[in-house]
Amino acid sequence: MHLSTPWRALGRRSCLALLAGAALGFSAGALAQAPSAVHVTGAWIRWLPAGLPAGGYMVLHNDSNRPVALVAASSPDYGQTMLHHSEMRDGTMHMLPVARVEVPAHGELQFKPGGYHIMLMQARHEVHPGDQVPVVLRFADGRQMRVPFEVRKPGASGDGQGPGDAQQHGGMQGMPMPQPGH
Ligand SMILES: [Cu+2]
Repeated sequence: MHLSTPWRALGRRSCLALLAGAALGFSAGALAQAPSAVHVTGAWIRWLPAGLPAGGYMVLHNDSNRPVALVAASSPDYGQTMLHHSEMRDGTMHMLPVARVEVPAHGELQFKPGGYHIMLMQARHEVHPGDQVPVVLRFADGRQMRVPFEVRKPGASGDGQGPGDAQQHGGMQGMPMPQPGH
């Protein structure tokens, strides 16, 4: 019975290999809708009255070895959604559409008031503070990720000191814009 020990050892290894394979298969299936190793924290929407365009904010975390790029966002609750970046130029804030937002390998990228934001326009129904709005993030590799965004009033915790992106948006479009109250 001198073979018994090596055989048992091999048996255990095979078993482990099978388990590892099963685990990998499960992960691939679970992540079919999302880029691997990307997750989102602090997702919220700054609510404004009267159906004004609202800014969506979040932190994108990339735990992988490669950069990932967000190329689009959409929401069933809004007719139009764009990726925007606010920039100060000659003392004035401007909002510019961006085609892609790259998150470095093992890095994170903040969407925050006065910087990157998801511009949510043409609400399909009334949206209220306290609501959860689903936003679908689409990445350069084609994968998608559905993230719940919490709707909050301006000035709620998590609101930055940056200027209102919707206000800038109105300015960019050259439309008269009521002053959103804080
Ligand atoms: Cu904007």
